[in-house]
Order: sequence, then structure tokens, then C-alpha cells
Amino acid sequence: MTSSVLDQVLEEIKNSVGRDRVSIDADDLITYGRDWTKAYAPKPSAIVFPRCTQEVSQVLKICSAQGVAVVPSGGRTGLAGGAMATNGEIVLSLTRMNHMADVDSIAQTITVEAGAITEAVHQKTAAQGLTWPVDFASKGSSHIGGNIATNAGGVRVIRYGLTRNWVLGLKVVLMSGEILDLNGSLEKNNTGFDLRQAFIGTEGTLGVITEATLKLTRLPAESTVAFFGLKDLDRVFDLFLRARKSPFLVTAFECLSRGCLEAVLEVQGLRDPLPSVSEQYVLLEIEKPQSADQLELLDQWLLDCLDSGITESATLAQSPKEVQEIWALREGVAESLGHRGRVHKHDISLPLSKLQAFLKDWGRALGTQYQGMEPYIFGHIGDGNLHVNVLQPKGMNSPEFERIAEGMDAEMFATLKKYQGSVSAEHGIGLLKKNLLEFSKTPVEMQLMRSLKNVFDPKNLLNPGKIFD
Ligand code: 2HG
Ligand code: ZN
Repeated sequence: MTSSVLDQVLEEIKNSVGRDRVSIDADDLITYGRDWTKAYAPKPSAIVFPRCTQEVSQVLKICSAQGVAVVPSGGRTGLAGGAMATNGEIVLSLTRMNHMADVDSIAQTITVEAGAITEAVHQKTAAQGLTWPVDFASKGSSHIGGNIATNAGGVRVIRYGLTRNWVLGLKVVLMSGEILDLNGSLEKNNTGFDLRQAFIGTEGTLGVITEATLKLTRLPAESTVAFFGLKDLDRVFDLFLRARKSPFLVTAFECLSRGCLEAVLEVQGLRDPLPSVSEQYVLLEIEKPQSADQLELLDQWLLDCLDSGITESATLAQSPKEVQEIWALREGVAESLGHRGRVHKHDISLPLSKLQAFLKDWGRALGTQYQGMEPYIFGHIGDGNLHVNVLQPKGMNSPEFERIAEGMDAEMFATLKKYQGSVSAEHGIGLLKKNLLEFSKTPVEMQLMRSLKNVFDPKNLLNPGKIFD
């Protein structure tokens, strides 16, 4: 885009929606031109901050007429580059659209603008004894619109499923400026194609979500958390099976390796709650048993896990503070590994029944070919979702590291394909994983995805270059 086209577009936007909606301030360009993905540098031309759906529509219409590319931007906590503006695009930040309507207690819904912060929605709905049960470490920054655009996962998928399950209605603006009001607040609506689904998980490539009616559920009973040390990953799966068969309602089942725990303890200055060192750790969250009998049953169940040799050590949180402390060990992993230097990251998933076989196959290949490149594995193992983070070893230069890491990737993804896994469980494709998509999608699926993009955004102006070129 030439600078005169940019000037003209920005002038039109200012005249249409207000001069204060546009920024070319250098700090804003850097802040709003990027997300949490570290692999890219932001290079947007301008940031636009609309205040309502109508303004989004006007801005997109102007950009569309002038052939200017737009990157929708939310809380910018994504890890696949889905909200990166690297190519002179105009960033459309939904940050000023954060209004939340009152909770509808009869329908158990809340309608919020796309820029509402996840945690703010949690707080508002909790006051009515309800919750929107999508939860993850970045909830203090992430936006509802971004969660929906990426079909966010997190730590409670095992209990509640993905974001997709908790969205009733969507207001969406197409690149042409057309506004769609999809499904309102209907629970049941069997009228042909459910277009709402086209915008959930498609990372802002088909339309801009400006408002959502969220489905709520009863605020769960108080939960309790146990933390286990285990000898190896086989024992982690044994424990998972036991937890699933137990009389307790599992609300999270998360794992982390010793290396991950050490990183968190060191970087965050936290205390190891277990008396001995193990290779693997599990965080198990369950709804807290209410009766004395049930509490006794839980103590007995934990003892059985130790006696049977499945776990090497275990601790049960004794207070809400201890619950938080144990969660901090798991939720601090990604940030702590990032503090240690350059990280090559993956977010894979497998059918639970194939996860063990995958890890064995892949582990064999790793052990023989990539000494010194130890992957740090953690994540939502109860959903079949592992985060694989490879740290650049000290003394190895970056090009060498990337070359070896890519060799490891090829190995991992070939094994993943063999077991019908996915190259992105919850972080999306964005810019970062475009070259991996072929491992999880067939050529026919790729063609259909491109055709859909062409229907919604024929000029390829909305979040171009994300998911595919
Ligand atoms: C988590 O589960 C996040 O902690 C981040 O999804 C994972 O950075 C990562 O690899
Ligand atoms: Zn995760």
C-alpha cells in the first residue's frame, strides 16, 4: 500500500467514525501490532479502535473499497501469530468494545462485546452464581472475541469442552462491511447451515466478531487440588484411568515434567510441595467432596494411589491458598520456560487411546537422534493435548538450533500423523503453523477451506496470510 492510499484511508476512517479512533503512535503500533508470539516483528501501518459494531462495519467498508488489509486484534495473548500485523496492515483493535450486558438468569446467558476481558466476564457472572467455563492462565488479558475466534481451550476442557460449546449467538462483520446477527440467544435452532460456526476457530479470517451471547452454567462447587509425583508417563496414564473411574468429578488433569517444574520453581521462586523428586507431575482438580464420608473416601483414594505404586508422592491442598499455589506451578510453566531463552513451541493433540503409543514411538526417535535437545513436555494431558517446548541449548547458535528443531519437528509430525493427531490442539494455526497444516488436513479439506475464505472475503483482505497463504 502506498503512503498516499494509507493517508486517504485513514482520513476517510477519521471522518467516518471519529479522529480519536485512529492511532499511528509508535508505541501503539508495537503494542497492538503483535500478540504473545515471539517469532515475528510487528509492522502495522495504523491502529483503529472502533467503539461499536456499526463503526467496525464502516471501517471495514472503507478498507475493502481501497483494498487495504486488516488484522483484527483482541487481548493479543495468542501463541500462533494469529493477531500479528507484519505487513503494513491496519489493525482493528476491539479493546474499546468491552461492554457487558446484565446476566440473563432465566436463560443463563450474558451478551458481551468482543473486547470484554475473560476474567471480567467470570467475575460478573459469578455474582449471579453462574460462570462461562472457559478458563486459562491468560484470562486476565484475553478477550471474549479472541477466545471465540480461536476456539480457545485451556485447563477445564476435560470438564466443559472447548469455547465452541459455550457460544449461543454472534454478531459478526464481514470485510464488505455487512453485519450478520447469527442465532441470537437461541438454544435450539435447526434452520439449515449454522453460519455462526464458520467464525468460531477461524482466527478472524472470515469475519470480525464484535459481540457474543455466551452460554453460562452453574458456578461449580468449591474444588480441591492434589499434586502427584510419578515415575514416568506410563504412571501418569495409570493415574488418569484411576481418576476417571473414581467417584470424584474431575475438573482438570494436567501434567508437567521435572524440567518444567524446575523452571517454574527457579523463575517464579516457588516452593516444591512434594518431599521427593519425580520425573513427572500431575495436577488433579476435582469438585470438593462435601460430606465427611466422601472426604474420607478421597483420603483413602490418595493413599491407594501411593500404595499401589502408581504415584511416588502426593499432596492435597489444605486451603484455597494452597490450591492457588499448586495451580501456579502448572500455569507458570510457559512463562518460566520463556525466561530461560529461545523456545521452539508446539501444541499437539492425539486421541487419548493413542497418546502413549505416540510418545513411545517419538521418544525412541528422539533418544537416538537428538541428544542434548530435551523437549519440555506439559499440558492438558486429560484432553490428549501436550505442549512440547524445546529450549535452545546453551552454546548452540540460533540458526543451528532452528535447523535441528525443524528436524525434530519432522520426526514428531510424521509420528503424529501416523496416530491421527493434530498439529494444533488449542493455539490455532496463525502464521506460525501454516507449514504444518498438511499433517492434519487433507488436500480436499485445504481446498474447501480456501473456497470458504473466497466466499467470505473474496479480496483476501481480512487477516491475510493467516492459516494459509
Ligand atoms: C498453557 O497451557 C498454554 O500453559 C501455553 O497453553 C503453552 O506456551 C505454551 O506452550
Ligand atoms: Zn495450554
